[in-house]
This record gives sequence, C-alpha cells and structure tokens, in this order.
Amino acid sequence: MPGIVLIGAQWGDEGKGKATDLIGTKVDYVARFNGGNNAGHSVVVGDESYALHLLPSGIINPNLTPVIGNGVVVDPEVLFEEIDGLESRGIDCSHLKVSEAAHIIAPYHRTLDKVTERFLGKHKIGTTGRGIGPAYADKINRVGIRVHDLFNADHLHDKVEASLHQKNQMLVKLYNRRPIDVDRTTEELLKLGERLKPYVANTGLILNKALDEGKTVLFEGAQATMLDVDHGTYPFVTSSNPTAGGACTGTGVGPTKITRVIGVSKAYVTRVGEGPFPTELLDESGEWLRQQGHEFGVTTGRPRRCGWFDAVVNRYASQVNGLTDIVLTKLDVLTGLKEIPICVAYDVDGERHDDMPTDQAAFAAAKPIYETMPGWDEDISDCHSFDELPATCQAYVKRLEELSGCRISAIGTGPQRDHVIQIN
Ligand code: 2SA
Ligand code: GDP
Ligand code: MG
Repeated sequence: MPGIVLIGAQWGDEGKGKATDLIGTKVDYVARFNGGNNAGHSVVVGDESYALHLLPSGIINPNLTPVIGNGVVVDPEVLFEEIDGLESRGIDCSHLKVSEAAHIIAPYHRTLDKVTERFLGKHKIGTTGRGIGPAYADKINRVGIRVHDLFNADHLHDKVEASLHQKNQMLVKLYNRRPIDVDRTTEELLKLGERLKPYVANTGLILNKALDEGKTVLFEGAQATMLDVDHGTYPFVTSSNPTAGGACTGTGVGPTKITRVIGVSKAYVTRVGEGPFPTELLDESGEWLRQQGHEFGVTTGRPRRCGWFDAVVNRYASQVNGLTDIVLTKLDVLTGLKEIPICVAYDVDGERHDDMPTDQAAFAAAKPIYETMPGWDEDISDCHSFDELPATCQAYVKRLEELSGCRISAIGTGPQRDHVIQIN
C-alpha cells in the first residue's frame, strides 16, 4: 500500500516535475491534488522537453495512470490544449482520470483574478492570472461549479446563476464592467463538459482501491510549502494546500495510507510573485543564479527571484509536511562559486530565530544569519554516486541535511533524467 507524497519544500519550481518523473518509473498512479494550471513543471526526457501545467507529470510515462484529484481546480480549455499538444507529439492521454468533484475554473474566474490584482495595486499578490484564487474562493463560498455539474443543463444553469449573481453586481457597481451572461456561460460550460466526460471518474474510489491492491500511488504537489494558504507566507500564497495534508483532502485518501513524504528542495531558493523572501539576492549574485539556473517561470515566463539556501524554511517544511526524505535539485547550478552562504537562522529586530516566525510582520523583517561553506569548480553532472562528488560539494550537501533535520535521498546534478544521484 505505498502512498508517496511529493511536495515542494520552498516557494515552488524546485524541480518537482523531474523528481516525479524519476519516481514515476516505479509507480502505478500519479495524482495531482492541489492548484491548477498555475503550476509549471518542466520535464526533460532525452532530447524532448515538456512544459506541463495542469496534467500530472506522470502523463509522459505510458505505464501509469495520471489522475486529477478533487482538490485541483480544472480549466477545461487549458486541459484540452495541453492534451492536444501532447497527443500531437505522440503522448497518449486517453488514460487520464479527472475527479467528478474537482472544481472548474470558468472564464469569469480568469477575468476576476486579473481585475482583483489590478485593484489591489501595491497590495497585489503577483498571481499567475489563471483564475486560481477566484475559483477556490467560489469553492469555499459554496458557489463553485464542479465537474459533475457540467452534465445536466438545468442543474448547471442554476449553479451558474448562483455563482454569477453576486459577481455581476460587483462587476457592474464596483468595477464598472458589463455583467457576465448566465445563458452564454452555461452553454460554453456544457460544451466543455461534453469533451471532458470520457475522462471523468470517481478518482477517490480508484485511488483507494489501487492502494488496497498494493499498487503505488504518487501524490504530486504543485506550488510549495511556503505558498500554502494555511502554512505559507500569507497573504502572499496560492489559494490551496500544497503541503502533505493537501494530498489527503485533495484526493479522498486517508492519512494512514501515506507511507512516504518527499520534499523537493533546490540547492538555493527561488520565488515568483510578491512577498517576503529573507535570502533574496538583489545584486549580481542573484542575477548569476538566475542565468545559471535558467530561473524563469514555466507558466508566465516571469524572472524568478533568487537567493541562498534557507535552512529555516527547510526545517519548517520538514515539520509541516512530516518529511521522510528530501530530493535536493540543481546542485550543479552552484558549480563555480568560491564560497556558498547558507542561511541557518534569522535575526528579527536583534533576536535570533532558529524556527520560522509565525507572525508575518516578523518574517518580513527577518534578516538571514549566514554560515559560509567553500564551493567547487568541477562539473558534477556526470557524477552518479555521492562519493564521486568533490569533497567540498559533499560537505555542502551534508550540512544542508543536518540543518534541514531530514535525510537527503537523491541529488539533481543537471536537467536531464539521468542527471541524478540516488543515495541509499
Ligand atoms: P496564484 O496564481 O493565485 O496561484 O498565485 C499566487 C501566488 O502563488 C505563486 N505561484 C507560483 N510560484 C512559483 N511557481 C508557480 N508556477 C509557475 C512555474 C509560475 C510561473 O512553475 O514557473 O510561470 O510564473 C506558481 N504558481 C503560483 C504566485 O507567484 C503567487 O505568488
Ligand atoms: P517544478 O515547478 O517544481 O516542477 O519545477 P519547474 O519545472 O518549474 O522548474 C525546475 C527547472 O529546473 C526545470 O527547468 C527542470 O528541468 C530543471 N531541473 C530540475 N532538476 C534539475 C537539476 O538537478 N539541475 C538542473 N540544472 N536543472 C534541473
Ligand atoms: Mg514550476
């Protein structure tokens, strides 16, 4: 009954796509449980590179079943574009299963996302503009549209009316925009439902049965711990639970079925969007990391903010997610640095914090306390065991492990699938 959860331990883009795909060779099901097409996973297989947003990374592997769980918000138009794109490259997507209880991102959610960001002005979150927040807001407000609502015209019309009632008043009175048409929206959603129908399934039941039969399920997180709506740097977060607990609520599988929780961390840190980031480098070192690591958003192309490894964040991620192990990615990017700083604690108004401050004002004021390790010059992309790494590189990894309070079980040494060191 191995249920493996794989989550981002920092602010996202840690290389979860590659880590998932790596483990995917040994699993039967890969299930997304949170977020939507705000995610961007790059998976490199041989000479081919795939940018996935809504589909689980495991879709590239024909031997497993990809699942979109109930906790995901699904934009059907984006889903079909992604399926068409992959199928035109010879990747079969017909075995995809989409939860009938997943919520839909409708065109009006995308509009609201952009309008809200504009009106927030200097308080904006820096969202991806994909309608994620408004779709989850409707879910919590109990006016969301779920996948199974798309198959009954009268029922759907009712739901769309309920969902648009308040929004239209706001759009007209507050934002001086035209109201959204209920009939037209219903028609559009019904059409999308027709194409979605063959993929729709009771995914909670499928996953539970699979686990009971001894199959392996990989629960693939999108975004990351520090972007979690409950545990992240609120309000600069996404609107779902990318932490390990989200794997249960977002698929309908109970916590006793989870046997392993893997956190993916980069050997440094990046963040996209607004919000505090203690180790951020606004100088040429940050630019160097961005160029060396090709740190640009997979979904929006935005340059990612870059900084040194933050062990406070990783210790916190170990705690919040109950990590059993860490996959450390992009270690190769640091090659060539003479010295590598690691943030071991924060200074908040003259007081040392070894643990994550819960007060966001304190977190925003946190100054990193650094310890510095010697770097290495050797190309590590061909190293296939820990012992082959240069001694200073080994020491850096060992120190990250010690500070994170969790074992490092694999290391990424380059973008390719085989650029990896597995540690037993
Ligand atoms: P949203 O759109 O409501 O989820 O935005 C809220 C915050 O969550 C951040 N967020 C992300 N951060 C890193 N990577 C993400 N995915 C893409 C990628 C990002 C891209 O993999 O590269 O292409 O720009 C992602 N998705 C959401 C977002 O920046 C806001 O801070
Ligand atoms: P995700 O959102 O966590 O799936 O990560 P992204 O795909 O958005 O960003 C990670 C990027 O790093 C991708 O372009 C990967 O191909 C790349 N990558 C992953 N692991 C490694 C690694 O070990 N070394 C290098 N150089 N690149 C990597
Ligand atoms: Mg990403």
